[in-house]
Amino acid sequence: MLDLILAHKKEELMNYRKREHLGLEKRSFFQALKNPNRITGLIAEVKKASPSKGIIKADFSPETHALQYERGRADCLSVLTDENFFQGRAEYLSSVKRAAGLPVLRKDFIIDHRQVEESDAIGADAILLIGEALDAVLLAELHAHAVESGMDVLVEVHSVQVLEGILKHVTPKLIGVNNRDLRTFQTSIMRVEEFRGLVPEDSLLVSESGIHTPEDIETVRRFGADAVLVGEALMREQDQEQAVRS
Ligand code: IGP
Repeated sequence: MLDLILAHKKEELMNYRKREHLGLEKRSFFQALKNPNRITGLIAEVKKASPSKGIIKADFSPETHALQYERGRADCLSVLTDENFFQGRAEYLSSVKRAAGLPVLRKDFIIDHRQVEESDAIGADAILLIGEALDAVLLAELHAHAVESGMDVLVEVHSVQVLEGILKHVTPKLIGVNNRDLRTFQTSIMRVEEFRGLVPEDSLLVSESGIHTPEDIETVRRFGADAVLVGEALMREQDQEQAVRS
């Protein structure tokens, strides 16, 4: 699956059109997670669909979801902008940024410097870089580019080996362990444990995907996660504010 998504991204980039810089202010994603509202930081994701689950939320309204997450006191927001596989849009990110006051992560498959520039233009406070999708040297360059543009970077990995390779080139302040294997879609929330020892002292460890209950959050916290990223479980709730609050 990941290979298919990356091949499609490369194709999309052939028709890349530069977007106007919206001039939206930057908010510190890292600081929000460093000083979370609860023991474990929460990144709440605005996600309409996924390749493994299909449509997750039929009456999808990015601004409404973002506002409910904010009222429930999430620390940060994440917005899927990939169109082809996740039914996202770059515009969703900009409208979420305008609607809510929280820092916003752009969730997409970033493989090229033009996408970093675009993320800045549309108002992203942070971008995702996926270790399994990028050569470590390119990842470090894209990371530097994002930081120079005033954005934070969440470096996501699925395997310990990939993280080890990356740490030779860059020290990310935010390291995400994707509990879901983007190649097979298998998910196990225990994965975070293997990573804790590798994470640099001043960096935060985020456990991503497949987290459904407060007990799941407690489990990954015990295994060393500083924060969690939750999409589907929150998107399926009727009362999203209450779901985030509990
Ligand atoms: C959220 P979930 O299982 O709570 O909906 O997962 C998030 O981790 C997932 O959307 C995700 C993702 C990604 C999506 C993690 N890494 C990379 C697209 C690209």
